[in-house]
Amino acid sequence: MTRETRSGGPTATHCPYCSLQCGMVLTPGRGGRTLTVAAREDHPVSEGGLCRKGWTAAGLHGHRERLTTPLVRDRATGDLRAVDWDEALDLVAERLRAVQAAHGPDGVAVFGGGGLTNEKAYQLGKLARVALGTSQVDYNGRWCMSSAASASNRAFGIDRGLPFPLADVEHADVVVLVGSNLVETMPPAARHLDRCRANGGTVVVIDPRRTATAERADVHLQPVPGTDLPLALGVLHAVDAAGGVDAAYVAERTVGWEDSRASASAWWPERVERVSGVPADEVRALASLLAGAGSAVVLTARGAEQHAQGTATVLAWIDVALALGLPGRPHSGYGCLTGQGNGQGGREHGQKADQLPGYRMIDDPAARDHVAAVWGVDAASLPGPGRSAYELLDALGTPGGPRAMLVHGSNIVVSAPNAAHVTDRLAALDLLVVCDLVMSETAALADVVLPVTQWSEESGTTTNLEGRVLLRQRAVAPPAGVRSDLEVMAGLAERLGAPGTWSTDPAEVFDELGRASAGGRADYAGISHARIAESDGGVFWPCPDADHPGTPRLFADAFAHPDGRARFVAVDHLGPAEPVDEAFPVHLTTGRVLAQYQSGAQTRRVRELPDTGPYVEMHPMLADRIGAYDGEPVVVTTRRGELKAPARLTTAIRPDTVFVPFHWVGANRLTSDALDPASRMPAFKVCAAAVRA
Ligand SMILES: Nc1nc2c(c(=O)[nH]1)N[C@H]1C(S)=C(S)[C@@H](COP(=O)(O)OP(=O)(O)OC[C@H]3O[C@@H](n4cnc5c(=O)[nH]c(N)nc54)[C@H](O)[C@@H]3O)O[C@H]1N2
Ligand SMILES: Nc1nc2c(c(=O)[nH]1)N[C@H]1C(S)=C(S)[C@@H](COP(=O)(O)OP(=O)(O)OC[C@H]3O[C@@H](n4cnc5c(=O)[nH]c(N)nc54)[C@H](O)[C@@H]3O)O[C@H]1N2
Ligand code: SF4
Ligand SMILES: [Mo]
Repeated sequence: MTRETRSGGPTATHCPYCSLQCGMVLTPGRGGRTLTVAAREDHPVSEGGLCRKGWTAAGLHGHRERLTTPLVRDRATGDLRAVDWDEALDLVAERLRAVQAAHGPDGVAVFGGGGLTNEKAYQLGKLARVALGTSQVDYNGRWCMSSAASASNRAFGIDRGLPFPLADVEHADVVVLVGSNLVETMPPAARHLDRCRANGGTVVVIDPRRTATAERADVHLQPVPGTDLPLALGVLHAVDAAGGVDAAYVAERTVGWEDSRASASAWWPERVERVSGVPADEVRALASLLAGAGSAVVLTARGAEQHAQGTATVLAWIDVALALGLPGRPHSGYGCLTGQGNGQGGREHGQKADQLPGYRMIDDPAARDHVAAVWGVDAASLPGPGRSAYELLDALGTPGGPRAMLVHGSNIVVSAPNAAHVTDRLAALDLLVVCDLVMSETAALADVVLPVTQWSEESGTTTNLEGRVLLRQRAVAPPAGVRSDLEVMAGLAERLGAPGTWSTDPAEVFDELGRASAGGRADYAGISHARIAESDGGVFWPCPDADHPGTPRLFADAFAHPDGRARFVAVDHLGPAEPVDEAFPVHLTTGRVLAQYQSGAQTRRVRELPDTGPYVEMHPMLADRIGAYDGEPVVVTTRRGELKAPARLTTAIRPDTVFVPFHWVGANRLTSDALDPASRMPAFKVCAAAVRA
């Protein structure tokens, strides 16, 4: 079933949550009051699978906590009061103008999200550059895989999460997952790992915790958080020492090997063991497994990427893949498992501080000319690059920083690193406008809250982790009083007197996005809503024209650098941004659990999903040392703050490490604001902590 039926019958669409974008069918009942989720058996991405979050995604349909009217904070009482849309949008436009009159165009900031459809992400970047003329636009994708993006751009000249369909891993001899808990974060995708093993392949998981994913693998390496980089260099060292380097591939398809080889030469496996805690034998065993494999895939996720050296870590693993001759070979290569529903497309079409649509760069004169022509404005009027997400939030309300901000699709108060500080910065704004479905912790701080449609109530495209462009279709009418993000943006653009067109029809906006992306690295010019609806499982970019079949696999003949070759990049381990010491002797890492999504704004409100609150996962040895008991409260302290939460004892975690899920306020009051120098991604995955009973 791929066609939309407008008569209140079943509608084929995709899940609102993660980057797998499982296919689902929504069926409204009882005059639209209920909404039933079924899995799309025929969709190649999920083949009838959905995880617990997907099955319960309709839990927010008709939910009593849905926002259905614009709210404005009353200056006298400090309370939010209901107003009509015209009053809300007039007020926002008037106050944005006042801020810009006093502080210049960059006095207004825009913060987007990787959960927004391509249409919204595109329009948000355009709103910032054309209607507001501000350079200060960025999004939560910086929190998510941006280090893998910067590494892929450097190594391959292009950034598409997976340069091949995920199902390719089923035929690989070896699959290495570096910092991915796929079994809990994309459960239906775990079938590919199971099939790989059934086909005789070996699955390797690298994670400081023996996760559900590690349990389902053949090999589990358990490093100290933040040491994947020396581990990769150790594997490279041992591959080289064992004569496993594919010299012909290195000579024909790459440049820079000798420098990478030299930096790996300093990381013999015993030295790696001292830093990472992974026994030298296990490093050598992984190297010989990889060197002996006919095909192999290396995949990174947030465990490897969310570090102060995240880009260098991914580059080191790409170096391993290149030395083995994997990228571009069948059932082989390097890939990043993106995270949010539109984690891939959300970083291609211009809501990122340095980007224009089509993955064009905003400081490239030719890119500016092309996009300005599509937008009907003068290229000179477009601002230059702005601040990255954390740097933007850190500057709010400071001298020279933005005084007003529009937020679409992020719950910053829960998800940003060093969150107590960031919350202070939000409070220092003259105007905070939040568009959301529910009263998120961030919306609760806003001066104006605008209620928007959710995935089942609107159409739009997402680009999943494979670079596959998919169509979500409207299945039910939105609640009265709710508008789409596109309608909000059009309403503001009109009030701000913006030039150009501001369609509220997602199919039209997508066609404009296609023109803006034409000729860019992420070229969508040949894709349309109608084409995706008729396709067999979506269209892979690049797809430059309507007759082009799309591109499921990249790099078979050439990489995207002008000379067609991939780059080895020599990197070295600088050690953690915040080393453990006597006062803060434990590594704190953070991440996800199966039944909650991100900041939890949506899933914590779904009745069927367990809402446990934060907890502190720790080894019984550590618990013993501090006198903690399972289920009893412990206090985790870092240089930023403190969290009191129940201990959960498990032998699955390293005794020197604790893990806190970030779906509730708490974890990010502890995390540090160390940023990767290239991607500006925060180090969510390790900081120094103290734990007491
Ligand atoms: N259930 C659920 N699924 C989701 C999401 C969700 O919120 N909930 N969010 C989606 C999004 S946006 C994303 S980005 C993805 C993320 O998907 P994943 O990257 O799979 O999820 P995380 O739990 O953040 O991190 C994965 C693992 O990294 C490990 N880890 C921690 N530190 C290190 C380290 O230094 N090195 C290594 N090798 N591993 C380390 C953690 O123990 C954890 O098991 O999930 C997507 N899917
Ligand atoms: N400690 C720690 N912190 C982390 C991470 C970690 O591993 N550890 N992971 C990071 C990662 S990878 C990510 S992706 C971030 C994500 O963290 P957030 O940016 O907070 O992402 P969400 O919780 O998905 O927030 C989306 C918000 O937008 C709303 N929303 C949903 N759809 C729409 C829409 O179409 N339009 C509008 N206007 N609103 C919408 C939701 O209700 C919700 O309030 O968290 C990061 N923070
Ligand atoms: S795996 Fe991701 S896309 Fe699939 S049902 Fe679960 S949350 Fe939705
Ligand atoms: Mo993410």
